[in-house]
Amino acid sequence: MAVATSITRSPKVCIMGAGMSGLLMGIRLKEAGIDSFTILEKAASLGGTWRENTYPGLSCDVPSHYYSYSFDLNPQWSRTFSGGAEILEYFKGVAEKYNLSPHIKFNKKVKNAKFLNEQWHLETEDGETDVADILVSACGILHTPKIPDIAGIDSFNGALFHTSQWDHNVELKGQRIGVIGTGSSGIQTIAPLSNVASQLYQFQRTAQWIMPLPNPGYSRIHQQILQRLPLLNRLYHHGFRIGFELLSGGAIKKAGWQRKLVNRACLYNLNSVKDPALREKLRPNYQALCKRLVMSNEYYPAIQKENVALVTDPIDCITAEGVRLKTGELIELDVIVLATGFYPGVDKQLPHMEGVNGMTIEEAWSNGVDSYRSLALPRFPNFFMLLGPYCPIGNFSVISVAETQTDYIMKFIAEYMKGSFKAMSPKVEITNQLNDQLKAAARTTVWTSGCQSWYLDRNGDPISWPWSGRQFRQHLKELRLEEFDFAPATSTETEEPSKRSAVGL
Ligand code: N01
Repeated sequence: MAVATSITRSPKVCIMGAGMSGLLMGIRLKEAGIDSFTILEKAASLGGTWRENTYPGLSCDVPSHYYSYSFDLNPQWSRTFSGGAEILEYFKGVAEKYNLSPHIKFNKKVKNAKFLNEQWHLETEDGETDVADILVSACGILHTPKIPDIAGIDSFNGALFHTSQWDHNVELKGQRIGVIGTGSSGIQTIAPLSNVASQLYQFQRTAQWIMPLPNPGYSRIHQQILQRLPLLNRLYHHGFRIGFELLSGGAIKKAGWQRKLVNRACLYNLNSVKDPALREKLRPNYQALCKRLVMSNEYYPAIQKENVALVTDPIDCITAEGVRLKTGELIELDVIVLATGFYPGVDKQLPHMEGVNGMTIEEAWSNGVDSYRSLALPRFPNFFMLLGPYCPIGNFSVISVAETQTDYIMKFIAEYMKGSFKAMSPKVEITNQLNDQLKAAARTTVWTSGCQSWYLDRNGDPISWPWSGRQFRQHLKELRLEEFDFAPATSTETEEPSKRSAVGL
């Protein structure tokens, strides 16, 4: 994106995280001729979600031609829905192509971020300090594994690990394996595990609607055609985007043809289960799409195999030998896989942060997590969150979401460079108004139709964009500086919370 003329200064930008959105932010800055940025990555390599998750069966259920940067489409995708390793390679390739390595500092987890005198003062866990004019969180949404609070979990004698911390040293062939959880991760891993386990048990607390997902591979000829015809490749990208957004955006409304279509497809898929008793166990008692939709063509065939059992009796505890059910039955296991999900939300990933006058992020979100237009926060000047609260999540391409957000942030940076301001944050009253509208609309979506899911905050409100992808792009199309306040030129370190203005800074 081009940056405005009459540039007066270049900002120092710090990006937290070298996953999909952090790399994207770095590329946007480079495109604008800004080299004064650093990406602080907590781990030893890049890739975020696709670095952390390596479980058998991992793939992305958003079509690969859509789950790609729009400015660096990949004609070489091997399948419609590619596997995790291929996606990680794509991100590594893009990082190399845009020469991001000199900007990334690995093993630098930001511990503290404090806004003082119009700048962000950062401290990493290893004690290094840095200063930034603009701070961007690219820490992702689903990152912190949720280890379930099951009694005796530490007493198991075999191997036990979370899907996002897969222990590849553990032999699976011929083992008795238990998988706890039936979200996307738990469902995806069942088919490959069923091919190696002597006995596989899946522990289901809540049944899932599962949409059929054919996943044809692309032939060499197909890849070469897309390589030679970039316009066709672009058409593919937009075709998938339009189709996917039309389905996902429309299906979250409580009525509409998309909902009917998804319901019918899920029901059709469920009816492929031959044993009526198993079919009933697998039948959810809530509407499809209330939870994040799971998609798979392989799950129902796998769960019907002779060496696979679906366990629906509640878990009582984990013992040295395996999983004991509330019925008293002990299921003896060699390996337990926790497919129990993540603590969702950017708030779980952020460091300790202090904005204007010592306002902490915990205080800012004491009544629930929110944001200004999905990416900024009152009293936290020059701070942006990629994939922040109320951005479209779930069955959308988060790459497309992050592109919309980085375009917006670049407009803010362009104004900064022109010297329009030194530090600004969104106004409290505007943020509240926008969030009231979002919350009201989110309460009318299928997410509130009677299920528990990671979309909901502690108040039971969905923290996700309740409208279409097009409306989201429209929402962030223009930078509205009139919706921002200037940060004070100097800030005191602390201030009594009661003295904080309810309006502005
Ligand atoms: O996690 P989840 P996930 N005892 O939270 C169960 C993305 N993703 O890692 O439903 C027993 O969905 C819990 O039960 P319940 C995608 O956005 C994308 O699978 O709460 N069970 C549930 O069944 C997805 O939505 C891809 O009753 C317990 C499961 O664990 C998100 O990541 C691939 C339990 C958790 O399901 C998270 O998916 C994979 C307990 N104590 C993931 N605690 C793509 O393809 C929890 N559960 C893009």
